[in-house]
Order: sequence, then structure tokens, then C-alpha cells
Amino acid sequence: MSRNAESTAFRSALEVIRAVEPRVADAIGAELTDQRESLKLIASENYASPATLLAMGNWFSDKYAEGTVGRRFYAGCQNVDTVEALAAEHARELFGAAHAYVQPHSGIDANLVAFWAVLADRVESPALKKAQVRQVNDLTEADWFALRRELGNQRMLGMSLDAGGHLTHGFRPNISGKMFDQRSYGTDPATGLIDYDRVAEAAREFKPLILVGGYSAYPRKVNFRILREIADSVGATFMVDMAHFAGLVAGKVFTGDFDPVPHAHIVTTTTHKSLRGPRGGMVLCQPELADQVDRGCPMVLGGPLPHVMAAKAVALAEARRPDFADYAQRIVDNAQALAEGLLRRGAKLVTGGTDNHLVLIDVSGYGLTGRQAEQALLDSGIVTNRNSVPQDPNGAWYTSGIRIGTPALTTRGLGTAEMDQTAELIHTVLTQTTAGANADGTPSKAKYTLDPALADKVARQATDLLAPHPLYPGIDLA
Ligand code: DSN
Repeated sequence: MSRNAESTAFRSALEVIRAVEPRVADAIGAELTDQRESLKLIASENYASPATLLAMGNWFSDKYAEGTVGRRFYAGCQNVDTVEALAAEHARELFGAAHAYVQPHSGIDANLVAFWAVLADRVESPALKKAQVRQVNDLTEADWFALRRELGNQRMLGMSLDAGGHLTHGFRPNISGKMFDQRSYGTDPATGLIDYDRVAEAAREFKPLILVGGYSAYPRKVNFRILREIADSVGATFMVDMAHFAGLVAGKVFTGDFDPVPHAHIVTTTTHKSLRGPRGGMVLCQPELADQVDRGCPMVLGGPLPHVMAAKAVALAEARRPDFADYAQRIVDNAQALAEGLLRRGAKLVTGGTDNHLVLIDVSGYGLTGRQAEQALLDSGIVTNRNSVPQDPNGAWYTSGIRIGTPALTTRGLGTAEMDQTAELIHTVLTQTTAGANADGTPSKAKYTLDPALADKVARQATDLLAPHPLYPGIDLA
């Protein structure tokens, strides 16, 4: 396929959009320029392929398709069936999963589908059983009351937010925190690593219905075999949210004990992070949960997005190619090179390094909060996000950490040498930024000082670093 085809496709698309609302066409063009020019180190972002992007921009968006393949609530879903079945087949083959459900619109949605499936499967409630066999109309007010109480009081054990867990693992800003009675396991204060004995102890004490593994800011491998043994020892369902590292599982960097799919009863993921697909979610599960998982829409999801399922099928087909394994390994090589470059320059890293795609810098070592560091780096053309560190004294808003990840820059083709240069740029900015003060002289968690000339210089160096690795080289909108 010629590069010219990509340029023609996107140019034509913009021309059509421009004829209706030129400001949207301009914003789409500007977004490409911005993404091309910034050193993107957000651990949860990537660049989907042109084929994946194009699969989303079409009339599949016009179709309603509630239900699942072959069992729809709308007529005329034969082509949606084709793409949904293809996406599910690629997902099963790629991950060695018994069942794949590719409708969730996001990671939060995928987790909701999983929670519902586990509750419906595990909660011993006569009212629920009635509802399951669709005798919903026979449920009395008392049944509904009992059902709400039983479903809402189940226990979940997941990783604490400041140790790298995710909001959807039972924390208050997400509905899971209201649905579940949640307890967290943290990490060892000395090493920053998961202490599996402590997890087992918490499980024994708390007896959760669901044990959740997975993270959004933990820079190490997780032993899913051990977590499954812990879940089994207390009769819990073992769920893994692999949204961040799905690409490393797909690319066979995480195998054996570190591959969640053979160990968990149910696995959720997003498709747009290290997996490099369209923005969306997915659930993989053991056969016994498949029926409940497939009820995701309309149980907790709105109508499926057929255009996104088409793009998932394309991206998952790409991830099954041999070069994806090479990409996944390079993500980790780059993260380790970045970590080593930072450590050599004196940075303090949570757990002292990384086994995966992300590095968590404890910026208190620079006398900064996460928020000050994030903004100073952004001023210098380096896009990251602030993140809590274990036992963070600055809370979840200001934080004491900066999370950086390599999936996006690896897609652009940057390698370990460039990661060392990236470490130098980050180090320069963080050592040259000074925390500011409030009007009353107290230390500010948000204000900071950074010489604008230095920020400009670093931004130019970042652009130079990116120049040999153009983003979407086949797309010329000029
Ligand atoms: N927002 C994603 C992340 O950045 O990790 C997870 O939801």
C-alpha cells in the first residue's frame, strides 16, 4: 500500500469535513501538528495505525446493534456481526482467551461489564436468579430491595490508588467505589513492590468476592499465578485489569506467571494504550462467565460502536503480526533505558526502575510536586502526567510523582539512545525548576519558576530528537 494512499485518504476526508465546518477540519489538522511536535510520554497513550483510524471514520457509525453477534435487538446487523466476530476472534487468538467481548467503549465500561458478570454469576440471591431468567416482571418491591442490598455490599480487594491501582478498582470517584465494599493492598514501603504475603493476609481477613490485579502506575511485573492462588484460597473471583500492559501481553513480553489470561477468571483492558488500537475496551473471560459478559449491552453499556469494533478488528490483526512482538519488546527496552538514564542523573524512581512500559519519578527529590513538575515539563515540550507515589504526602491532586511511558515514542521509532537524551531533557527541566510560594509566603504546591529561555531551548531539543522519526510519515496534509 502506497504512502500516497494514506495522504489521499486523510486529505480527502478533511476536504469533505471542511466543506461543512472548517473549524473542525482545522482542529483535526492542528492536532496532528501538535502530536507530531510533542515528546509524548503519557504512559497510557499511543498512535494507532492509519488503517485503524480509517476503519472508524465511516457509516458503521450509523448502525444500532444492541445485543451480540447473531442475537441482536435490531435488524440489518449482518455486517456489524462480521466485524464484531472478527475482532473477537483476533482477540481470542492473540491472547489465548476462551471468550472475548469487544463492545465496551472504554476501560471503565469494560470493568463495569466484568463487575456485573461476576456479581450475576456469584451472588446467591433468589431475586437475582429470577432476574437472570428474565422473570424480571415477577420481582416484588421486596425482591428489588434485597437485590440492591446484596449486590451493593459485595467485597473487592484491589491495589491502592497511591501504589498504582486504578479508580475503577473500587474507589469513590468511580461507581465501583459505591457498588463495592473495598479494601486495598499496597506495596512494601522499602521496595515499592507488591508484597504477596500481605495480599494473602488481607484476602484471608477480608474475604473478598473479587480480587483485582492490574494497575495504571506500577512499574513492575505482577505475578498473576500467585494472585490466582490467593484468590482461590479464599474463594474469590480473580479479575485482572491489563489496560496498561495489554500490548506487552499481546507481544509475549509478559508470559507464564506474568500473563494474566491463563490465570484470571476475567480480564479487562482498553485497546488504545500499549495495544495501540482505537480508543475502547474489551473483556476476556473463562467460558463460565461468557454468558454474563455478553449481556454487557444493554445491562451496563449503551449501544455498541460498530465503527470502533471494526477498528479493533484491524488493530488486533496488526497485533497478531510478528513485528508487534518486536514493538512490545522495544517498549520495555526503551522504558528501561529511560529509567537508567534518569537514575544515572540522580532521579529517585519508585521501585528503583521498571519491568514494563512505565517509569514513576518521585519528584520530591527535586523539591517539586507532581503538578509543578508536570507543568514545567509541558512548558518544555515534554508531555507527561502527574501521579501519586506510594504514601503520597501531596494527595491525588498535586501528587509527588510524574508518570512517564514509552509506548508512543516507541511507535515513532525512537530507541534506547534517544531515551537517554530524553532522560537528559527531563533531568534538565526538573533540576532547573524551583517551587514557588503563595502570597503569604507559604510554599505553593502549584507555583514554580522556570527560565522561559531554558524551557524554549529544551522544547527545541525535543523537536530535534523527534525530527528523524516523523509521526505518520505516510500522511502529508499540505
Ligand atoms: N486514564 C488512564 C491512564 O492514564 O492510566 C487510565 O484510565
